[in-house]
Amino acid sequence: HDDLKGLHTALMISVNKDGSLNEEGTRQIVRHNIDRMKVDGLYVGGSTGENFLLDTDMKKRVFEVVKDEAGSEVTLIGQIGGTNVYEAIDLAHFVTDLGYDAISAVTPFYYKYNFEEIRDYYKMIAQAVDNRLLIYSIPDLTGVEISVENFKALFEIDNIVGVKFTAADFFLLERLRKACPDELILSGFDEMLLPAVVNGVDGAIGSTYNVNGVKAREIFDLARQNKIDQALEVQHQTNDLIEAILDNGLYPTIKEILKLMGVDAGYNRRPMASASDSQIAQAKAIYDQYLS
Ligand code: NGF
Repeated sequence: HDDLKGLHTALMISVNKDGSLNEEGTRQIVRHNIDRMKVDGLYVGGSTGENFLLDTDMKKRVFEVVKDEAGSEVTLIGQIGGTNVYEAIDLAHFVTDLGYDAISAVTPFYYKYNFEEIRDYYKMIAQAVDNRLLIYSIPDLTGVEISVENFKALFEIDNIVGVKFTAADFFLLERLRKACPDELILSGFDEMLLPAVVNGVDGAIGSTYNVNGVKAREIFDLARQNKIDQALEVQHQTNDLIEAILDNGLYPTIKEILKLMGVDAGYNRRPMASASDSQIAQAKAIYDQYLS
């Protein structure tokens, strides 16, 4: 699964003020990530893509527009999971037919499920389509924690090839890497890219790669060459940027920075608020200080 390794942007989408998809802006975000951020792949329909705010038709249109723009230039992973497993299966077919290289499914959330229910959800999706599946684990947002033993049980399901691991739990990451040396582990927190690489992840998926993909690549490459001091220096610079972005509001700020880079990143879809005037001004200050 070498094509799934490396750095993938958790793709933003561009939204019009009325909440509809800004297709041209979304195409620009795709092009920007491929041509200027030079990432290996795009993770489409994730948290950064405001996926859980979209109806099914809009999700499908995002998947279509991204594939149409990206073609086969980079690896495409379609995040199809959510609270409705039947929709997830429908979307899994949809992106597989479009030619996405893999699918990913967030752990089912909102209701509290036992592990058998979670495993059934993954079995239903994995058995429905002929495509590779990455578990999307993000306990901070879903409240769903998965143990090493349970990860191992999920990896036994045919078609499941790994996990997008978005957690700050490095003990769990280290245990998982040791227990499952052959599964793909893609780390999710951009501010912890260096320690994740040191722990042996195969790649990473992140929101800030939309604007900071080049520096992330430096960290990734330096760390893999064992140049840890140099990698840490770039991680320090990167985390000054990420801290400033988080302080100003994560997704609206990334959108405003994209606009300063000439990309029509649009608004956020309600109920997520778009950047206020003061956030826009601060985004400009962040861009000037760290990215221009
Ligand atoms: O945005 C979040 C929420 N996490 C992303 C990423 O793990 C989510 C991470 O890049 C993702 O890949 C997706 O869109 O599905 C952070 O935004 C970043 O490290 C700043 O904290 O946790």
